[in-house]
Amino acid sequence: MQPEFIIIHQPAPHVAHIQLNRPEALNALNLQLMSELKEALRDLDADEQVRAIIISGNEKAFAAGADITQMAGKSAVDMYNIDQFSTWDAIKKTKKPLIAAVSGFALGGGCELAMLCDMIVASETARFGQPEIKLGVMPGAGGTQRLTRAVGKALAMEMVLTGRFISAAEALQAGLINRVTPVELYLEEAVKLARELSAMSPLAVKMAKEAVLKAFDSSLDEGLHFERKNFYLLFASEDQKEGMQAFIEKRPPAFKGK
Ligand code: DAK
Repeated sequence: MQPEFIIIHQPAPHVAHIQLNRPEALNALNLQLMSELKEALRDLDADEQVRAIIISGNEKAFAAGADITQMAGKSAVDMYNIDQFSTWDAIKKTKKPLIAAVSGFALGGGCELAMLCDMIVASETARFGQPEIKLGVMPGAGGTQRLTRAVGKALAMEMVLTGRFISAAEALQAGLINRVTPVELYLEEAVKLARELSAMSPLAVKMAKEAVLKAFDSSLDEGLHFERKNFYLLFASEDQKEGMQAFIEKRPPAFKGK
């Protein structure tokens, strides 16, 4: 079935781009949109032609959070039964690199979705925030954890407890995002970054991503052990032979993901 709230583009070979498309509600993440996003990511992750995935909204909003109208009347038991976390957990399992291309509002669940991606490219107009406190709740999809790890306690506390939005410039300075561009260039920049990643060995990229993410939920020793296992494993790949041989022969490598 055709998705209603997302559009899938292919801006370059090996690069897929999922655009969140509920502009009338600033791309508020309702259950259907999240489910379509989950399914698209599952399919693109399995597609051998795809090596990097961009998620964007539009110029005005990446996403202004979970859909408040859909959540407002829910009880704790409703929330438990809906089990939206299984959708977010599935998205988190995407093995290929995810780049968030953010312009305008990235708030609440929108900010959390951007942070769940591996890198964030933002336009100068981007605003990041966790305003859930103003609704009488708190972040529920990783905001207290990923934001704190990215920007540190002082700024995370301020954002989560006051709901203050930060600009792209402040987000860059705080280490939340990778790059800032003028608004007309943010998508182009995200595609450039995605193309750069897709020129590498897809296998090495996936294993390296997995190892970097391991740093967030393991001790240094466990993380190093994990890194070592993936490092050894890559020596079983054709891409390792190709990458090193190409260096020796002074030519560009042709990686196959095998
Ligand atoms: N939900 C539903 N509709 C929204 C929305 C949202 N989050 N944000 C904006 N809209 C709608 C507005 O209601 C309005 O609709 P109409 O009135 O035109 O029908 C339309 O988008 C345009 O918005 P505004 O008229 O308000 O536009 P402004 O430029 O004046 O203001 C704004 C933009 C972004 C400052 C404002 O719209 C705003 O404050 N929006 C709410 C931001 C917010 O509080 N976000 C956090 C939501 S709570 C979970 C996972 C995640 C979450 C929870 C659970 N699980 C896994 C269980 C996440 C929770 C959240 O994100």
